[in-house]
Amino acid sequence: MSTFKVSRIETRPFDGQKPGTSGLRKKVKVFAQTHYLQNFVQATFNALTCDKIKGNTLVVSGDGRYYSKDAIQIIIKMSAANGVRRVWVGQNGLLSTPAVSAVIRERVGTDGSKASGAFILTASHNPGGPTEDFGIKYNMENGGPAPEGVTDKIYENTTTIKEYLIAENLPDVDISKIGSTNFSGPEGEFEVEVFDSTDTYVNLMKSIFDFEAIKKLLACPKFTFCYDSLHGVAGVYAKRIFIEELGANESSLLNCTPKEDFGGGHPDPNLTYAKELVQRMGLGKNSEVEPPEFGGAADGDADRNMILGKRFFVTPSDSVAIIAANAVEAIPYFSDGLKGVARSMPTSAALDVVAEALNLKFFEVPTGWKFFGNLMDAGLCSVCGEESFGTGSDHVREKDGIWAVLAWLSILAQKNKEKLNGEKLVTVEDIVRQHWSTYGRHYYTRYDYENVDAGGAKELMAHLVNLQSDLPQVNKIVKEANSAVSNVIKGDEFEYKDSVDGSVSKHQGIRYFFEDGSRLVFRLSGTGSEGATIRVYIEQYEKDSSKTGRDSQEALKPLVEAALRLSKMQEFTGRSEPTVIT
Ligand code: VG1
Ligand code: CO
Repeated sequence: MSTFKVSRIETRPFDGQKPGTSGLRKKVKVFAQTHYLQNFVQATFNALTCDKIKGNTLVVSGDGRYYSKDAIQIIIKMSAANGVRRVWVGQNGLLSTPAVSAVIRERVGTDGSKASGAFILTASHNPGGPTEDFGIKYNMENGGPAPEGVTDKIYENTTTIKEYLIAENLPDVDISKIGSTNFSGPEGEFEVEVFDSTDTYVNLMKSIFDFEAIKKLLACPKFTFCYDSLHGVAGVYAKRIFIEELGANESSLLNCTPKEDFGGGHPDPNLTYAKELVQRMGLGKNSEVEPPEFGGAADGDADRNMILGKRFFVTPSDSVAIIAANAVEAIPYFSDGLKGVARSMPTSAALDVVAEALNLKFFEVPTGWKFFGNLMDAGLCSVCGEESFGTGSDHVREKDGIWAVLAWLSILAQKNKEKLNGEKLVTVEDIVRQHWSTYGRHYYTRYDYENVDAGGAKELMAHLVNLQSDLPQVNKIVKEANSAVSNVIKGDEFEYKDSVDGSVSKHQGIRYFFEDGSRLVFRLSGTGSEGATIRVYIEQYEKDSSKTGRDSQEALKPLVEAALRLSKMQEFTGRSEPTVIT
């Protein structure tokens, strides 16, 4: 057993190590600076109480993006030096974000050990590669992202850090081979265990869903299926679950080999970036072949999902509402009923309508999955979602891309149980249209202005806050933009008080509410690595079932015009068009 020494390395604070919506995300060249990653990791150790670190087990893995391999070796050496007892690494350093959450909650080591936390190495949907983004975040004992109290403490520590601890002479561990390596240090033994990236997660999925029912659906020749991992870590799970466990055809998988640079693409599952899948599903230009019945996609770290039917897009806000409405019947895990449901503030109110109809507890939280954790830990919420292609449940404490696809496949399997030998299957589109006719439709779109000048973005937000004190002026502006929009009746800035721990999060987005139930929301993104990204969320409710079939961009045009005029978008940012529309 090789022996290691602990070195104390002198360092100085770096600016800007403030974790955003989901961890710290920067260009690789920023992370690769001497001491940069080390400072953040030590600041995290110092923010946690000793009993969470000393003698404990930590998980370290991620989506496999460029710089992950170096980062894993550094974190292993720093863990050893900080008195961690064991580090668990997914084979090749790969674990999806929801799988990390599952491993923290479910995995038991050979000696009965459980993990007390994890460093997740990912910048999620941001591109990867030497000139692109890297990211890191810390998840807690419950499997969820560190809450704001902890991330604030981490940031504070990064501003005063003077030294970090590292076991410099600990040899690099081969993370490509499953097995354990043991070392001995000043505080006793230290072990690194490399384990299968999929086992724990797959077993969890099998305990939630009826795999036999999904298998029957996938075996039906009329039901065709396609899944795009965008070269992210989802590929590892997709192969194991969809092919090996559920019997789908290999040709159903697109881009399922994880790559350090995601094949040069933007691993974000939406209509703009998941081009190949969009084309296959018949939503692109000139699609000749008959598209599959169902399409799904994931982002780099596999916590996001996009759900498509044949020539049909399901908005994420509708998706979570539809899952909630069907969960009890279609998914064994929920057969005793839902404890409650929750959505992030900018997500459409489609879920609210379901909650009301089914008499379920309902919560609205700020953007970012960390806000759902407390509700789930307190047994108040079973299903939750965000408009940003994030859907999940209390089976873990992260949103879960593969789970969402399995949830949809379960709903399809249940609705088609008696139809597999018949003429026509119930399609994704049928399910969505049926949902709209029962609950009404929330027309929804989001405009993103990526990488705009940070100063201009701040001014735009300040302008929108100022404007709220003068509603007559607001209404004059929106009517000038388009006389078809209804009156603005209220404007505010969203502030959230956690009903479990009482913590308050301020400045979570600027909202304008209209008389007819429409809503505009403006937020600055907290996941970018350069400049600022402005997000504009636009929503309109249509109860009349004869009017729920319109094209959504068409239906929302007047509101979009009002949003652009109110925010003086072009004036503040110089942009006449958004970067992405979802
Ligand atoms: C975005 C989304 C948010 C999501 C977050 C992390 O944050 O809007 O809903 O939780 O990304 O997702 P922001 O601050 O850029 O709007 V992921 O898959 O990037 O971890
Ligand atoms: Co992600």
